[in-house]
Amino acid sequence: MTSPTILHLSPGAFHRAHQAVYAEALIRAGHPEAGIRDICLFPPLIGAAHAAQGGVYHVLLRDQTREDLLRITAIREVLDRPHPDMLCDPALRLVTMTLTEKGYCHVPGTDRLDPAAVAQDLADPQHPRTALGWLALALVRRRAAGLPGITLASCDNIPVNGRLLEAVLTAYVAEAFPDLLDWMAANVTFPVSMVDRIVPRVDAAAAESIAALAGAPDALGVVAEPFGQWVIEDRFALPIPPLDKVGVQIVADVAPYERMKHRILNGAQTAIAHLGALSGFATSFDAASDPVMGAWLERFCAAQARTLACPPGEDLAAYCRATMERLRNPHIRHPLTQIGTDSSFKLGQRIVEAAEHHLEGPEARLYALTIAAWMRYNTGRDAAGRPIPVEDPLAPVFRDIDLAAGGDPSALVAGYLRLDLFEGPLRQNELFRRRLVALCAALETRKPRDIILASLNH
Ligand code: CS2
Repeated sequence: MTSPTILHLSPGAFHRAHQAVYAEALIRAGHPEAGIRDICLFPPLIGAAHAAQGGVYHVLLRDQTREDLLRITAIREVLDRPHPDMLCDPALRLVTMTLTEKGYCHVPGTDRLDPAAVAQDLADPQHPRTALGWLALALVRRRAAGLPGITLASCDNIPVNGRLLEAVLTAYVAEAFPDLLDWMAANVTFPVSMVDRIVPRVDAAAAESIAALAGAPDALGVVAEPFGQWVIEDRFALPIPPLDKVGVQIVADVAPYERMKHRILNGAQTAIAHLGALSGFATSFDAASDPVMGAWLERFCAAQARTLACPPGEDLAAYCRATMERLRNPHIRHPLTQIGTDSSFKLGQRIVEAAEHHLEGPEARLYALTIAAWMRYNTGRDAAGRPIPVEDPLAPVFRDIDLAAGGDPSALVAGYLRLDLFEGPLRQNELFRRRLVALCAALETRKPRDIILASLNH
């Protein structure tokens, strides 16, 4: 079999339903070199399951009109442990990765390396534990092997992900392997990429659907929506397999695509994650299909679109319509509390930046409600008093703010507005602050549905 040219670090369900599906399409289009070698850096380790299934798994793409079971063999092998020589295969052309936000070892909201997160690796760079430590060591070995540079492409849903990876890896290498810095700057590239496909956590119902269609249980099977997008910056150290032949958009500037996705699709998801969970909805489908919440969400998406420059080849109104359809896909039961996880990382690019365009305008109420709902969600109970799991690195900070406020909405809002996340015009705007206070108070005493209706009628 042709050697894989793509190496992926930290394969999760999203990778199996996104990058691997594009690679599969390319292989089927006559490019067997588009195979992938996966390397698990952290649990879950999927090597044994992959081998036991003969290297095959399934992706079930479903929506209102389609049900396609894809048989994926593009992941040629899975290694459960990284190796210092993992980049020394001369066939490699492209390294992709899905490390999640925490995997970049940065100070949240910045491109700065968090020294505490890499302290152990810096103390012993030959035996790393973090993705950065492994990449740095593997680049040292690649250079020593006399191989050319390589492309390291982050595929995490983080703004300007390639620049973040470049910044933190460079900062790490400057400490751990200063001799590598010049070679890395001249030979390694870090394209920015925007990746999109809604891939909820695989639950028992999803596993059963796949088993029924595939005829056997599939430990690596994933259910996802048919919609998919991958936009990647044209910044490659070596020629890569022609992913553009299977719909990957290779562009000079990913920023407008990324903003469109973060604000419209992800912004809508995050808005209903908090507002919907407070209202007692379980999934984004339940919330977006509700007539009141759905109407509110359509208006919110339109407001988000007005903060954007339209990316080449896109149509923002059509993108908003497609977003609503995607969220109303009855086969994709995306738990709101899954979307609400780590919201302190997500709120900036999804909500706050756009809110700054609307502080004085007619849609300010939509934004104030979205942000107030997040503050209220962080108290860990919904409007009916049922518990909501708050999974966020700032959860202890939220608890302190809540305790210090002692039930006073004005103090609660003041506590939240001091977070770095609100650095900028929003924090300075007195009218917006007053709206937040009024909505935080209202969310304590009135039904979220009535507040949503009232915000629509203004
Ligand atoms: C979701 C995303 O959990 C979340 O934060 O908003 O995972 C979203 O489903 C993807 O970005 C879609 O591409």
